[in-house]
Amino acid sequence: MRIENIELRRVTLPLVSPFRTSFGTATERETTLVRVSTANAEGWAECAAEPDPLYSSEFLDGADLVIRDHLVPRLQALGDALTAEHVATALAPVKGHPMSKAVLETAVLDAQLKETGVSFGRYLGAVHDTVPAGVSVGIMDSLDELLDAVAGYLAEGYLRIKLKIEPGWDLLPVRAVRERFGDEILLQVDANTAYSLADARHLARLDPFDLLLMEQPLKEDDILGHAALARLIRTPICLDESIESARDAAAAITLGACSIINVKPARVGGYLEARRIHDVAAAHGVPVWCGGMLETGIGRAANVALAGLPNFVLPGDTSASNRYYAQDLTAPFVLEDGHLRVPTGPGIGVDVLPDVLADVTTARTDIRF
Ligand code: OSB
Ligand code: MG
Repeated sequence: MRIENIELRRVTLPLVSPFRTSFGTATERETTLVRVSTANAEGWAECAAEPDPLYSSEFLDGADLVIRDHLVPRLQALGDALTAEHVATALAPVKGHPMSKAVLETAVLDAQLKETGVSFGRYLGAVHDTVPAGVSVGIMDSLDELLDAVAGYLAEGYLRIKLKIEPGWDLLPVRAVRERFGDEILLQVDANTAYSLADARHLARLDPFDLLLMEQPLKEDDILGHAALARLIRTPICLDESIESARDAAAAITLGACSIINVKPARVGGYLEARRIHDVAAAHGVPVWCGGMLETGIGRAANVALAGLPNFVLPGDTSASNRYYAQDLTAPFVLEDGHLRVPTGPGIGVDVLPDVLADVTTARTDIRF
């Protein structure tokens, strides 16, 4: 495939409500969109890095620099030999920076699939037309505010609730949600690394609430700590931040550090590695689900396609557009009976709305090939 131009475009979209996690509060989503132009197609993707390096070490200004000065030149060096399947190998000499690599691989893959008329779902091996949607509910100022938010999401049809937790906001919100909405709802928690192994006895107090899983309680590099914690609590442990590759997934599973994996393509360098994690987990009988990074319709379309693979057996953080944005960058993803539809058009299968794009753009750089 011959790339003619790569555009990097910074956009900022207001969130419909603030989103608070154990590592910070977001009131807007800022991202860099990558547009890959060939003679016949345009591929789009969005960078998952956030403005500050708080979820992982990557951050948006750093990602822009790495993409421009270290990654794109390696794609340029490939010339016409470039395909999406070659991108990861070409970028491998650059250590780390999976989100920066993922956005490039995804935009190249989108352009390639549009040139050949194949959808992401078909390319990746999706076996479902629709995928069940969960919702990630941030830390709130009060239990009343939390219960109102959860009530609203359940009324909309979300099939699973994930509560963000941190020390001081864990037992009470979980108990309040169980008391108000009952034992039937699918409920899980996400700590984003906010605890240590010394908290094991405290975290075991969540056991009676029959949570589906506890996501990333300990530091990202603490695989043995998670394995130890798994022996001290009954709630299944799911890893997010710790898993950056299929090799990480195999090690974590083998060491007993997790029995479920949150797959975020951005965190692992792209959709091809995400699919390998799906496959490794399936081979071990470990279920996976699709995580999110507050994506616009561009990233959401590809995530929903991935979530259609057979071992994505738990509802994902693949919520409808209106959970995040009053106006999305694409036609909105809407909840239909608790599910989102997997796009079937070529590539990511959604179009970027030009007027909205112009409205939210704050900067633009073109790299000619
Ligand atoms: O840990 O899963 C996470 C959002 C930003 C960064 C990290 C996480 C999240 C979410 C929201 O939980 C997922 C979503 O709805 O996109
Ligand atoms: Mg998480």
